[in-house]
Amino acid sequence: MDCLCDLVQCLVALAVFVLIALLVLAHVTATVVDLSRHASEKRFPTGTSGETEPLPSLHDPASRELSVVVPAYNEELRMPTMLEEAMDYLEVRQKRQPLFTYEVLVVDDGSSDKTTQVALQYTKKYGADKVRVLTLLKNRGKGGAVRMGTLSSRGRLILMADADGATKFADFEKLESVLEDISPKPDNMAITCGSRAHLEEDSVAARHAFRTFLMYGFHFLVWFFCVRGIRDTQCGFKLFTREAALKTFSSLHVERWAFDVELLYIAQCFKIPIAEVAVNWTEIEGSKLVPIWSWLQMGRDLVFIRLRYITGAWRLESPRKTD
Ligand SMILES: Nc1nc2c(ncn2[C@@H]2O[C@H](COP(=O)(O)OP(=O)(O)O)[C@@H](O)[C@H]2O)c(=O)[nH]1
Ligand SMILES: [Mg+2]
Repeated sequence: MDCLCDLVQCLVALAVFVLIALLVLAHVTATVVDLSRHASEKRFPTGTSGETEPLPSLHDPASRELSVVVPAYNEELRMPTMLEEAMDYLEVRQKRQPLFTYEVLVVDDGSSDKTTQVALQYTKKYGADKVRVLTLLKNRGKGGAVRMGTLSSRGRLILMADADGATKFADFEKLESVLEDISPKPDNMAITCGSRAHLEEDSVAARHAFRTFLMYGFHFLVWFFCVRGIRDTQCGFKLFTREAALKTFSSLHVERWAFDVELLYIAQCFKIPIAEVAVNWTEIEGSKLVPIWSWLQMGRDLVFIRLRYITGAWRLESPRKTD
């Protein structure tokens, strides 16, 4: 019996030690948000001739109905299919509803291939009012790229959509109609997340047991540390009202894969309504998520998000204008 008590005491002491060590580590390694931009990152090309114009700010009033922010890192091959599908939908919708104005903002996240040049072909075809390309000089990670695009967008609604076109673009309408239902007036704060949760059973059947184990492990960490009540935090198809985007992206710290989780954590702290909407989703080859390494990075980021808010290393910020 004594022996058992000693063992329990040892385990408790070890757990407390690990928790304190993690808190200290999370606190001292906390990064600060860097919203500064190189001069060239404040402008977008108006065509292929080299002329540029300054990008607008999320702090300005909306002047388009929808902004589509496309983070793109070395996407010269996958992006054309996505952009064709998106532009077809958006153009048809605008013909049907002339008041539906839109822009697509491709954020080249420091690619080493021809992502920018490929995107600029669409600027040439549709004009710089409809397709803009923001080229980041250094790779920031998907979260950093989405944030830069969002901070420079004009839409009343802001959709983030992956460059691989994994989600059927027309499903935007489903997200849009739910968003209108859940956003209370006059705050207009709401987020709808595309969700692949309905596909989980099939994917479990098709996948290796180890990947399924990692998936459930990830879900548990998300639930335990950060976000409750949302089954798929990671789908790259999310719709924000302009107000909700300003409120959440102003506090965002994580620039890599776990940024969606921090965004939703922030939204839940601010009590912003969030809904999940099932979307049509196809696995597209060429994922940039490096197995094991990205998963480990994501797991660490997830745990650290909550710990950093607990220690006060990170705080919920009020929207502030940056250059
Ligand atoms: N891997 C990676 N993707 C990025 C980065 N920045 C932006 N992205 C974009 O994030 C989106 C999702 O990437 P993908 O490789 O399809 O990830 P997955 O769908 O989660 O497997 C794509 O549009 C990428 O181009 C980055 O630094 N690394
Ligand atoms: Mg993908």
